[in-house]
Amino acid sequence: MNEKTLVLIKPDAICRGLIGQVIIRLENKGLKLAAAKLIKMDTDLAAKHYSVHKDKYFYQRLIDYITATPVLAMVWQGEDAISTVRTLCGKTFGTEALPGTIRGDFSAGRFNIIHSSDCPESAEYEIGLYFNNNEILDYDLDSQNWFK
Ligand code: IDP
Ligand code: MG
Repeated sequence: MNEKTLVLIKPDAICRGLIGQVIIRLENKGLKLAAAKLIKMDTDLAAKHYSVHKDKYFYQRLIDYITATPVLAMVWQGEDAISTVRTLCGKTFGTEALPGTIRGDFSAGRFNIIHSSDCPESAEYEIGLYFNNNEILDYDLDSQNWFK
């Protein structure tokens, strides 16, 4: 199914100069960039984004991490985009993520480079936190017929 998913390039990746390294993985997989915005998250937005984790022991550290510097918020679109991007990300912790995944290749712990939505309901909620409908753009990716 053609889907949209919310991706954040997190502060560690921004500060390490890895924006291009992350984006190229998504482009190489045939996904299409539908929206992008460099933003400094405030604690309100961070709390909405991570509301499912509000009772976890690591919540405050997570909020401190995600609000430390700007993040690059993006919508990526394509066939099964939600699970495809999750697979490209790898497991949550860099220590457990396999080589070849974004986290496996660039993260060594809890600072883990990238966020992506984990299911259609999360994707819809998270996209709505960052983007208005008129900021999500449609166009033809000329390569798409070669990714079927
Ligand atoms: P995900 O990013 O792979 O979906 P989640 O379990 O949704 O992982 O956790 C959200 C984020 O919270 C993780 O990406 C990571 O940055 C952070 N995190 C998750 N679990 C822990 C933990 O046990 N200690 C510290 N940080 C954590
Ligand atoms: Mg998650």
